Amino acid sequence: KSLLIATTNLGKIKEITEILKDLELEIKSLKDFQELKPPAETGKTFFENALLKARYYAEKTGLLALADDSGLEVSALGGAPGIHSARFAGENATDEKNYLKLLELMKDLPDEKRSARFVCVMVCYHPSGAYISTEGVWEGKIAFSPRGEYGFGYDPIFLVREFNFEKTAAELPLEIKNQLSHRAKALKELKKKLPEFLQR
Ligand code: ITT
Repeated sequence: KSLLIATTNLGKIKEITEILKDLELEIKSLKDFQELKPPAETGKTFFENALLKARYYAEKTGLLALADDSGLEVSALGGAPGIHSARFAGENATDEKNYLKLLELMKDLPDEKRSARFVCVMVCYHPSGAYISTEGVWEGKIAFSPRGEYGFGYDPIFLVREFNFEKTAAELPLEIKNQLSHRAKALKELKKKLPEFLQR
């Protein structure tokens, strides 16, 4: 049996592949399906977007497909950038442009107004139409300037609660981030549900 990691984001692929490596499934990536262009993310929630991506790739490939929709929610900004995290600074935004835009928006907010959390919703979709879904949350704070070289996305400005807000997620090697992150939590739950789902 195979499982398609249905994401175009290289940072996600690395983290997910590492966490799922002990599963008895052949892990495939979208590298094997480069002709497929990603679906428009028209959902209003992480769940809707994860479901539409997982369904799209499962139907196009005939494989069991795992999609991740995730983002950063800043309390003082009413949950923004949220589902718009990937394109916060516009259509051709890079990770760096996105987090610099967020830092600029938050430059006058004091420490106690900088709470944030990462959210990840995973959907694992079988071409028959059945699916399972899980969610993970990672609490933290937004730094005043970027630090660290690991990870991707907003990691350089996300201060990790488990390290007393003294380290950013980009200062944590993959194996440490993968014990704490929103994605790690969602995947841990998914791994619990998977055996029964695959038996059906
Ligand atoms: P796919 O849809 O192909 O999976 P994407 O990058 O477009 O790739 P999303 O729409 O789910 O995926 O956007 C997620 C964005 O949220 C991502 O680009 C980052 O900016 C941010 N993000 C999610 N998880 C993150 C993490 O662990 N660390 C840092 N930023 C993260």
